Amino acid sequence: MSDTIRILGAPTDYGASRRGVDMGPSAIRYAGLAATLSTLGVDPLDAGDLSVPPVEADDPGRADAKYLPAIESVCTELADRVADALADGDRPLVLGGDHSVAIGSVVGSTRDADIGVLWFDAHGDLNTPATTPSGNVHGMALAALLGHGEFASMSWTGTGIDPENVALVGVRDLDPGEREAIRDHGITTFSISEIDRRGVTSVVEDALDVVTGRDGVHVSLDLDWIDPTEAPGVGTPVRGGVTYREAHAALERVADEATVRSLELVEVNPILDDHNRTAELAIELAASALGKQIL
Ligand code: EXY
Ligand code: MN
Ligand code: MN
Ligand code: MN
Repeated sequence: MSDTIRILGAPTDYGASRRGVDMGPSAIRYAGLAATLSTLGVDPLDAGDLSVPPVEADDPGRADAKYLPAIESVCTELADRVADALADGDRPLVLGGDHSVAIGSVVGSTRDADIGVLWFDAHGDLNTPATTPSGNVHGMALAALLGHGEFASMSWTGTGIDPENVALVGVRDLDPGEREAIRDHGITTFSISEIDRRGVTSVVEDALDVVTGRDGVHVSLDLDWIDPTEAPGVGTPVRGGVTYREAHAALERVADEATVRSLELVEVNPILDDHNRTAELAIELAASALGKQIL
């Protein structure tokens, strides 16, 4: 794999029922993504944004999976763009956009490989249309990738990802249907309480045991994993997240122990942000995940 990081913007908030995370890619670029990546000695290749029609031009359609056709078209294109980057030897860095973009990123990353998925999030993203309390597909992204419920019959979400190779880290806001999915499908899940008890480094090392050992790891970083006092600019903030240093410590362990095959930064919402600091944090954390050293 070359040292080229191919930046792919996915400016969509179809999955978050229009709350402003479609401006995430611009906010992250504006915060200096390319300059930061250059300091790591990797050359950033910005491939621009997917073309996403404005949400207002569309109607939500079914209430239990809003904007699903539009999300399918975004994710299908994104999967191809991610797979193309990997085929060219570049490492894809996807800029969300709401977390439904992960359905494209992971499908693309696992197309010709056997990968693990490390999912940092306050939420489980394990609802299906049958269990969702909101109809927002960003709360179903991981369930879609694992083929739960109705997603089993949707070819565009199919990955062949084995639940054994998935780890959820930092959850603190799960719906009943998600708890059931975790139990029924045996998904390795480390809650924020486990981080409180054991410390983030020990938890992340266990999560890495689950996801490494194949053709690399897809890291899906939902910025709402971090406490809203550090990351206020997210689509669905939940109090009681990890601290600034815990987030860096986690991703430094990832860089030390895993081959990061693909990475995505999602749910950055500049409207709710405070002087773009969430986008700045997203960039810093990407640098840690890509091996930035302090010494
Ligand atoms: N569990 C809630 C739902 O399904 O509507 C909230 C989901 C928020 C999802 C964000 C992206 O992580
Ligand atoms: Mn999420
Ligand atoms: Mn595969
Ligand atoms: Mn989340």
